[in-house]
Amino acid sequence: MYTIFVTGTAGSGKSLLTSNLLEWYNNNDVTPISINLDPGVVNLPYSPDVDVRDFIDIYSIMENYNLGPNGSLILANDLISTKLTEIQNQADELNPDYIIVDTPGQIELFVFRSSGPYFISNFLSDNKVTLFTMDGTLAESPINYVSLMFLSQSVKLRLNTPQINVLTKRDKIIDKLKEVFEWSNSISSLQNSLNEEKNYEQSLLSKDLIKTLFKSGHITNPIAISNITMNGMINLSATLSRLFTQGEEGRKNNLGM
Ligand SMILES: Nc1nc2c(ncn2[C@@H]2O[C@H](COP(=O)(O)OP(=O)(O)O)[C@@H](O)[C@H]2O)c(=O)[nH]1
Ligand SMILES: [Mg+2]
Repeated sequence: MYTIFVTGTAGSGKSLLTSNLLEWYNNNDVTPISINLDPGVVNLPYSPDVDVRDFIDIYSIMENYNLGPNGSLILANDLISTKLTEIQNQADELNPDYIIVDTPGQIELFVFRSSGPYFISNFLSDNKVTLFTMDGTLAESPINYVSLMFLSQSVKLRLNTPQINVLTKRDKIIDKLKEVFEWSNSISSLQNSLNEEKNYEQSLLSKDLIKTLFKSGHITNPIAISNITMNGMINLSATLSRLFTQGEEGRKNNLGM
């Protein structure tokens, strides 16, 4: 059983990607299930097999604790880890090959508080991977691109799982795609684009920051996908398979099998 945690900023395409991955695996003769971990979501583009909203009700929290919508959302997110056993049991009962976990809309409430990292590290699965979805329409300037790459590394620091960067909405940035890939492939290309930015201080800071990322090999080509045309899904599923299989071989080697 492999688990894919779909993370990313609000509106970056996590839920739609969850829905597409479910369809993708269903069409490829394996059994996927979905878990919705967002207690505050109203509409989803798929029907979750396991749903945190069955255990945490945002409206009862508002009433019981006399909280407004924001406070209630924070508390609801903090409570996710307390429902780990129930969610794990429901998922295990379905005996899936793949579990795709759609995480809460507001990344800071999940990844940057204790509940999310606790849930991910204690969820039992043969292998786990995090997808970090980067909204392609936000990656259009080199400074934004650098800030997204830093956010991705920040998520990796918090979650401590293998991670794949996924650039969503490629259908909206077709003209820009080549340049974005050049930024990931060569520091000089990114530096050249940063040199052309009007704001000198931001440009300088970005150039200082990317030196660290490139030096440690942490800027890699994101996988560009469109959740609308499905372009890029083959690449994403191949990368996921590779990562899961490598993990398995690594484990076997460790166990001396
Ligand atoms: N054009 C385009 N729109 C997308 C894509 N992925 C998501 N969207 C749209 O972006 C909005 C937010 O998507 P959603 O999956 O709810 O984001 P979430 O908040 O990260 O779960 C929705 O209106 C989606 O239809 C994509 O690849 N291309
Ligand atoms: Mg969502």
